[in-house]
Amino acid sequence: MTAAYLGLGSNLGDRLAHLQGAVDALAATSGIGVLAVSRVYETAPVGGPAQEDYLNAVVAIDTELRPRELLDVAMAVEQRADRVRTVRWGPRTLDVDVLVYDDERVDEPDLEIPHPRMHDRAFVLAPLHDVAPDRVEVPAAGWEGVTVTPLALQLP
Ligand code: GSY
Repeated sequence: MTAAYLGLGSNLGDRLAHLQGAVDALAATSGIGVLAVSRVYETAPVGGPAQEDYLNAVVAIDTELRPRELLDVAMAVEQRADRVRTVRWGPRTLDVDVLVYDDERVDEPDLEIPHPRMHDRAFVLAPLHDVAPDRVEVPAAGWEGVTVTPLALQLP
């Protein structure tokens, strides 16, 4: 079994229901066990067009799935929430990002793990800190070996 962390975000429709639906769908997926769910944070949108505030959370899982299988599950969970991909970085019912997969690195056009922008996204770091305060490294060059804790403490 492998520990992994998934980021959830929603800023369209019933945001909390979308996050809860994602947790429930992940828990019901064969090969995934949900270990912990962070608090839910209401966050200002980062990037993209003007849009409503998000709710964000992070889910810690134990999984038998490989990273690409996990990506497939993440996309299927988004589809359950009627996710429509029209505007890049635009509003969405549900976003499910694979943030971290044990200590593995994946560098493919459609799948980068650890998530390449997680280290400077407060909406990822704050909930990640809830479920993994000590052990997760961030991926940016120069940040190797740094845990999430000091990064989260720098947040406004
Ligand atoms: O990357 C996830 C989608 N997303 C978010 C988000 O989840 N939260 C906030 N606060 N801003 C965002 N911008 C994008 S794109």
